[in-house]
Amino acid sequence: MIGKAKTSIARNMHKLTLIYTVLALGGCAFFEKSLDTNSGGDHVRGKAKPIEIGVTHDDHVSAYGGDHTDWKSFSLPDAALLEVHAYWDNPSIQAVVNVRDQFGGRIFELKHKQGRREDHWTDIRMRDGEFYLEVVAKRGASVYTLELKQKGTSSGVQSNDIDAPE
Ligand SMILES: [Ca+2]
Repeated sequence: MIGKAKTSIARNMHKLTLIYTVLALGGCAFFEKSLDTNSGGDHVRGKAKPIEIGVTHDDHVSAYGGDHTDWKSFSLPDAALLEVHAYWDNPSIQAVVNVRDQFGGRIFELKHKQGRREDHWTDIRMRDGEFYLEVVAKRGASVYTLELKQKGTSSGVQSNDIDAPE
């Protein structure tokens, strides 16, 4: 009798563990989808990952996989013409890259041309300061590479135009 009772308790415990495991896994999947926690930790502006001008930066976005938005930060010491280059492993993704100011206000909306592996947005007129790039997947998913380039600085332009005495 006692032996049977023990076995039955053990069996029930096993069932309970299984149920909790399923609930826990299901719960995680739900929260990951709803809260962007697959983003790699940069799904909000306060956690933006810094990008250096001229250095490529790889990441991933997915419209439905809990990785809807990535935030990147960069700074420009001088006013400049900015270039944003994006390379997509999945060219059919629907995505935009928003250039935002230090308060999160949108300055430019750079739309990915669907079907193209590369987007090159050039001659983006920027003042100096701290800025953000917000990469948003609207449909689909892709690994991507971002590269920022800066064409000239206000001081660089001046030294070309003005012959400095000395
Ligand atoms: Ca990501």
